[in-house]
Amino acid sequence: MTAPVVLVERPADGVGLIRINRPEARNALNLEVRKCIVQALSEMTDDANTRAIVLTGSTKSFAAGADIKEMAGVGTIEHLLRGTHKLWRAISSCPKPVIAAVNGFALGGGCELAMTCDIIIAGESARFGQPEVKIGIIPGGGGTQRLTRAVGKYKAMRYILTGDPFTAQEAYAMGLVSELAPDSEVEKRAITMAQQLAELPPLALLHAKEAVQAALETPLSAGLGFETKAVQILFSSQDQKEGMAAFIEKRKAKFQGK
Ligand code: CO8
Repeated sequence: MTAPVVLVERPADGVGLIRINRPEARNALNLEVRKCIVQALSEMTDDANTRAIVLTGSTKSFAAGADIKEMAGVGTIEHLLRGTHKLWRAISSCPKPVIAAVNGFALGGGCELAMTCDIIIAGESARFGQPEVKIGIIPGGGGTQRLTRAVGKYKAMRYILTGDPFTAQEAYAMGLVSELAPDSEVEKRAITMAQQLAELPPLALLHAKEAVQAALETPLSAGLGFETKAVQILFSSQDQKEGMAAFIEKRKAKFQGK
């Protein structure tokens, strides 16, 4: 029996972990892996007991990109029919906080997958890159857009046009990585941060995530308008009453997600 290409784990209360598991292909993202990630995210989205998600690979490779062997002979129409763009969208539209725990290679679609997450924690020897031009294509999972928004035009051009990889330290300095950790600590750190998120009010996190995403997609005045509405809505939540009461009464708040 072959091992599942994606493993789902529950490392802590309120935390779901999705692990890409194709070691023989450096965790290359074939269609099956992508569908399994979408499925796992969808189940975790529907599960009220999952409040934060960690997406990771192995110590050697987060993901070495789309599966080149699977797509080498494919034509335009088959690409269209496969609908991989819809899978990317499903991954990036997960409403719960998703932390990428990156060790080893995060190349091509692997770098793009990390960029669909909300927070990226990278091991000190992780290697990022968008090497697609070297195989005759360009990033197709959002890399030209998300990398540019994350690091600005000139760094994005430097790496997308040359296909050169970059280190975790360079990624951190550019603003692509949220936090660096020793390689052996990456997963643990991501789980600890996910636990921290799992104890916070889920509706506040949902609105915070949407508001930050709006910052990337709207003019400032529209984004500020979105933020104002979102904070006003939160004043109708039980968690807002509980959070503020707990502060005043000097006790720990217990958030219900209501
Ligand atoms: N796809 C398929 N197989 C892969 C991939 C991949 N992306 N990466 C590695 N593998 C396989 C290798 O073929 C090899 O298999 P085998 O043992 O059968 O020969 C095995 O994994 C181990 O690989 P290496 O021997 O090369 O391992 P190394 O540790 O020496 O090197 C690297 C690891 C640096 C990750 C190297 O394998 C590599 O450069 N991989 C390719 C990286 C790459 O170019 N990624 C971008 C792919 S394109 C993409 O992601 C964007 C697609 C957008 C599609 C849009 C559709 C609409």
